[in-house]
Amino acid sequence: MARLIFLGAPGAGKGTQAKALAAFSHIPHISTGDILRTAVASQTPLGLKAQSYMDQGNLVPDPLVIDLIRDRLSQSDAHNGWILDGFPRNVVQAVFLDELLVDISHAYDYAINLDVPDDVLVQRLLGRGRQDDTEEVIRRRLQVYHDQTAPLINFYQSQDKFLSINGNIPPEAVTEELRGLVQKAVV
Ligand code: B4P
Repeated sequence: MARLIFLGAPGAGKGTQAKALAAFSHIPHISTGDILRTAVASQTPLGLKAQSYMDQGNLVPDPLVIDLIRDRLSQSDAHNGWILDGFPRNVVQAVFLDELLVDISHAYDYAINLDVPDDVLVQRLLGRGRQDDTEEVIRRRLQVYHDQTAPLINFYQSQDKFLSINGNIPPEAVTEELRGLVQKAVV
């Protein structure tokens, strides 16, 4: 069973690829962005706290997202594998995840970075048109990515299970490459 962490800038294709791999490998796709958007839409206490951060393109505070992930990974469908999409997004979250995985005696198999140039990311996100896909918010999300999330590349490189993949090719070609990796991890 695979345990994969997807890294990459907003619009790099984390959600697209995580969804495709989850369908193929029958392991849960855990997207913090999707969980937070559902919470916002349902106006839950978490959603009410998260909304203004998301609308501005900022990260939701770590304690909220960390609680969310702790709960989600403790659910029974996550015991034999998962694909994490959008978590961790900074070093505090990555250290938390490392500690959690030690506690539950599960190591991750790969941290996978999807590499896409900024100008391509902006065009993709403008084309998608989600509520937080306005040009101003996209620029802010990219800045947050470079300041807080990109340092995770060094963090995971130092752990020896890091892969960087060209995400600037058609989605099906990225999926094909990733399927090979997952098959290796599953064996
Ligand atoms: P996310 O939901 O994680 O959003 P994202 O990074 O913008 O999307 P992703 O990279 O998954 O792009 P996608 O595949 O959809 O986060 C949203 C917000 O939630 C954050 O700003 C933050 O506020 C909050 N949040 C989430 N996690 C958090 C955390 N851990 N801590 C704190 N806050 C958190 O692809 C985008 C577009 O590109 C699509 O239209 C797709 O069709 C297209 N595309 C994908 N791959 C392509 C390819 N290879 N070629 C051409 N187009 C492609």
